[in-house]
Amino acid sequence: MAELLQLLLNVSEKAANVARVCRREAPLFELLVQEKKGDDKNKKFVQDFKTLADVVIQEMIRHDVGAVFPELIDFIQGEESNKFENGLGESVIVTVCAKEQETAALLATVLDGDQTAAALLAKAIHQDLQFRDEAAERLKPFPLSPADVGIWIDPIDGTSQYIEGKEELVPEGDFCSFGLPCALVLIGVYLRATGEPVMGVINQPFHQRDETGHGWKGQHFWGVSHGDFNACSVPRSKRLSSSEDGACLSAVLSSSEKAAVKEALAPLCPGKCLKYASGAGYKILCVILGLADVYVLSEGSTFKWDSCAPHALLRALGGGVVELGTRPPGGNKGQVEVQRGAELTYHKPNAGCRGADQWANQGGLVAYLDSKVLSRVLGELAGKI
Ligand code: 2IP
Ligand code: CA
Ligand code: CA
Repeated sequence: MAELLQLLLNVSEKAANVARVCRREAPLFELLVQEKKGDDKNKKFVQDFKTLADVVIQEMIRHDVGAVFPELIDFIQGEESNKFENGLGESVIVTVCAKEQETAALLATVLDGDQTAAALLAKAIHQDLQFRDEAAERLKPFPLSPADVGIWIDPIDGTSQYIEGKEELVPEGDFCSFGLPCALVLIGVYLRATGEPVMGVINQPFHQRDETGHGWKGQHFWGVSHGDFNACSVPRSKRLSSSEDGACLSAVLSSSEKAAVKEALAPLCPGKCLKYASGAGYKILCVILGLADVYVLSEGSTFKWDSCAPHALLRALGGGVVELGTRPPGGNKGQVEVQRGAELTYHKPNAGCRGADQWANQGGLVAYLDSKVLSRVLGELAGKI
């Protein structure tokens, strides 16, 4: 399975390249945005966009992984539907073809005949990249069969940040509350039998400006957690913890989080210890990197593809992501919809739901690195939300 990790790292870097190419070529980028419709709509946003970049990246990952592990192909799922509508109202199924020219021809039909844009995209998709990660290469073999796992892809998490393309000036490695660094490629692997997350790759295509100041450099992270086998690319020294009783904690929240949650956390996280950032994946990454002790979300606005990859990294580091368990609308206090404190799983759709809602983390979540911190946070929230 070390081979699957290598492959996911490679394809995540190709995905990051596609994301960068799409932003670099302005006319291409403008062609890419299209409004979501119907059941796939993420209720959270009045205007949610899916981009051709998202669809193309997801299909590229599916194609590259399926080519090496055909037994996995039917178990690779993602946020996006590969049905795309072009400017003429025609519906086109976006796939990656065997040859670059064929993919370019197919993409041209989505891009209203724009051959230049289609060729640029096809080149990035068919790039023969040999991405090296020495720590991943040194990993000793671990017993996990491709036939036992499934994959969740969020081709671009933080789409609105990706589309807006804002930049916040912060020192390298610091917490970013919005902008391009919050946009991530997330590829998570889970066990089909139990739904446990076992492997994750996170690629941040827009980590920092390159030497020219015009382009971007990315960075990536990975983790594996299966049985007694745990390995993660994040160095131990990078992580802080405030597990002692009484120590202040830092929590990262969505800017749209409920006032009740902010108020409940305020005694644990005084002043600037309560912070806000865009992107569900980015907020979990903040916990992985020790930029926050916890990420608390009280709504069902994230999905399996948002949490699977970073959840695997947290598990590799001894942490996790649990259900917060919120009350159904109009329900009594204490009447929980899902079990508070249970680790999220990734293999079963939510009963009675359609479209994206089947895969929502319905009861909200808490991402943590240290179980003592988790207990303090759940204790503080008990009876208040
Ligand atoms: C979104 C994205 C948003 C997040 C939302 C996710 O995924 O990560 O930023 O909201 O929950 O579903 P917030 O930033 O308020 O946490 P996508 O960008 O893939 O639609
Ligand atoms: Ca997402
Ligand atoms: Ca997305």
